[in-house]
Amino acid sequence: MPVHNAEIAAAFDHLADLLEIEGANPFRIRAYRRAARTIEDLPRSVADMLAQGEDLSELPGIGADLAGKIAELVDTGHLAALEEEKGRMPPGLVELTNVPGIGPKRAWALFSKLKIRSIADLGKAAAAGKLRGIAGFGAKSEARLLDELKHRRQVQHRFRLDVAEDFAEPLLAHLKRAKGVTQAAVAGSFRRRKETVGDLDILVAARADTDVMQKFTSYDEVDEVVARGETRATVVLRSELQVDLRVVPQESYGAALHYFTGSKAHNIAIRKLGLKRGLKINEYGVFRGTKRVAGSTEASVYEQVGLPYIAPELREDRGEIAEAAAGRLPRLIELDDIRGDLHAHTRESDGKSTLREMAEAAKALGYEYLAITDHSRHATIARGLDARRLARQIKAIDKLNSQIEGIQILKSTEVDILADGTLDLPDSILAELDLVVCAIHYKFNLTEREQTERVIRAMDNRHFNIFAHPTGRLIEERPAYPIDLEKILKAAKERGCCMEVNAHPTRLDIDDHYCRLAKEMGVRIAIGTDAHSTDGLRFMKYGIGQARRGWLERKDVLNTRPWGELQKLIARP
Ligand code: DGT
Ligand code: CA
Ligand code: CA
Repeated sequence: MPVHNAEIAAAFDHLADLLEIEGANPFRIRAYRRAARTIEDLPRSVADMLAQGEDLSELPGIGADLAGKIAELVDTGHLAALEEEKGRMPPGLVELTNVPGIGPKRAWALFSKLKIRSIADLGKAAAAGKLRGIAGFGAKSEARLLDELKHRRQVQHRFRLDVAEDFAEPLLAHLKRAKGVTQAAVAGSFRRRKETVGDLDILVAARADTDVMQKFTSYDEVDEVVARGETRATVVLRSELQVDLRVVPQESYGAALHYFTGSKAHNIAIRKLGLKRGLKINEYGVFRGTKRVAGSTEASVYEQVGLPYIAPELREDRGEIAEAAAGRLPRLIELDDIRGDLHAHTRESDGKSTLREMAEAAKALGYEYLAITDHSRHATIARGLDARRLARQIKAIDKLNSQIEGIQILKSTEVDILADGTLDLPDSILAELDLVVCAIHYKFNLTEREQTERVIRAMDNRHFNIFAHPTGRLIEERPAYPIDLEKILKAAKERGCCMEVNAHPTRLDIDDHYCRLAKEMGVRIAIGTDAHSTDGLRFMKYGIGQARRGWLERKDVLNTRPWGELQKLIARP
């Protein structure tokens, strides 16, 4: 049974939660959390790494002890240390700490003094006025808590796209091996390449004698079968990811794929167009009266309403139907259009691979160029380069370029934008580089106006080419810092600066909405993976997904161009 990175991270987080409630050593707790983040952000499965005999203790924040625990999880599917902690505590305690105002210490006090072991217990105790005098609760905080519990909607957890993909791919492969299956795909927000998905929607076309339903509900990662019928079922995986399955006959596959890909708003708009033409459109096909007129392919559905095929990433009812009707759909960028990566780190700062390894990996991907963008001096924890070290790296790149065929390494940096809007490296060294990528890595707490002005001041520096991960958000982890991106885009346009779509699946920054705005405003986009190892270069596809959701075409993106052309495009006026 394969153990996924996200499950290992969840086990460590869970263990950290329990230790925190118990009041254990904070260093130990932090070590588990740090390991969870490291594992979660790895571009490869640790199970594969172990199978290939790699030493996990070389990963940042993973020592021999944690490496052993990871191996234990991969080998047995269990973590003894976690089971032991769980045995000591009721499962509801972790849930309690998710209530605003209840930290680990309070949760522990509520449990040990009042035997509160769930949110339901907590509600009852608060209503009965029993919390007063416990762990700093007074009448006021008790009332606030009651209010909180009343308004508490079950906030639904969403899965990052790459994490969902990690679960979806083996499951889809498993279903394709079932008897009588002719086609299968993951539909829903996953197919529309949204940055996060609420659940997976899998669609299968199969003959009547198929055993795919059986194969689905007995999949070894299934924790609970929520519903099971002849043609549909819902399960929850061990990872807590919910999966819906629909099985349809081959002749309905296109209509069903269209229906389950969504978005709901797009579907409704298409159905309305159908109604105007006297057509009924549902997941079984397109019908005129009782006669099926289309439905085996998605294109046939669109054809019936007089439209060309619309790519899933556009199906958000954001004007794509009108554009399709007018024959003005964008010709969306594709992964194959990419000629190089414009954001990558080496061991010189906080990457894992050497300059040569990164170059070879980019070449193996068929790239023509790769920009090395190690951090600058101010990023001390990332071992950022000062002017002297960067000068040395420039020499090393020149040397490598003269030795290696078929790929050009571009001299660059990911230079910090300092608090006052100056860049962290002197102009004299920036002038030596092929391009300059700039980013904010600290002082997120400025006001929107201050942050925006800081960046615009940085853009006034004529060496500023690309603004990397412009909002600083980390998906499902950290919101964007306040910044006026419209103003930034306008300033970028005036100065000839470009914006990055950071392709790392934890970032996807700028997002689809701002991609579209950038395009409308005539600001060019660079898609960069922010790779911290050779494997990290593979994140490009997530950036492409986001760019496609933002209606970007090949011509809108810098790194679809040969270097000679790109160089002219980024030259400041
Ligand atoms: P998610 O899971 O929250 O990330 O988003 P989706 O888009 O995957 O939504 P989901 O899983 O609820 O439903 C999958 C697709 O099924 C959705 O994109 C469109 C279709 N669908 C669901 N409910 C309805 C509905 O009431 N009407 C129509 N026309 N389509 C629906
Ligand atoms: Ca879904
Ligand atoms: Ca669903």
